[in-house]
Amino acid sequence: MTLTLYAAPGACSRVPMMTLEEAGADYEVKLVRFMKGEHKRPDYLAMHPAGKVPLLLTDDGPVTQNVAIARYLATRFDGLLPKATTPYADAQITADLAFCADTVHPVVTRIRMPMFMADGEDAMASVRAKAMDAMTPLAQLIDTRLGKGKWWYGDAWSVMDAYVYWIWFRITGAGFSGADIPHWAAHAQAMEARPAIQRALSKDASLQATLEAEGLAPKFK
Ligand SMILES: N[C@@H](CCC(=O)N[C@@H](CS)C(=O)NCC(=O)O)C(=O)O
Repeated sequence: MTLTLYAAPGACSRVPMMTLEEAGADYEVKLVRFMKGEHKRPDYLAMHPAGKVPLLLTDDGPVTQNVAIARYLATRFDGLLPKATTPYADAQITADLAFCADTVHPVVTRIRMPMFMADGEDAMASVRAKAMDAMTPLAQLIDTRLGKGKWWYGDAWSVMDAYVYWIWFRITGAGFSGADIPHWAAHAQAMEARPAIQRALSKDASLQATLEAEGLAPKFK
């Protein structure tokens, strides 16, 4: 199976990168240079019409959207998501992944990229402040869930752990306090102790180093 992950450092392509490392998959990473608009070029749009990362190129064709990539990889590799034995259990797994992708990620984007939502310093500060407020109950929800076991699904690590860890990294890196979400903080530490996660973080860091060497690293935090 040939797998190529199109990724940008720090972006949500880290979720499949961590997943592929955890799976022990053989895959190639292709850096997408946002500042050069590589994700909006016709060849890329032919694979991912929305022009985003991540994109996973497979022998079956391109797979887009974190939810779909997670579910696709979980059919190819063991140990990435629980095996649902009923349609209801299957729907719950989709709901968990969609919670990250559709409910939490848009709030992360408003915290990290208010310049995509508003013009001018005051308007951007307002978008960011409102998104920080919106993140608080979501963070409590995630913290409560992670207080029930070591991982999202209890004893078994899954893609959901990669997803919430990426969210943790994005929000705490933007100043969201971890003080009131101790279970999530402990989860982040447990993630960072995993060799596969360390390999993924180091691959992501080398993408960042390439962008910096090329003068293409974003100036904003
Ligand atoms: N729902 C999409 C979200 C993808 C997304 O928003 N990716 C961001 C990076 S985290 C991106 O490519 N941004 C570049 C842009 O919008 O120009 C998914 O799960 O794959």
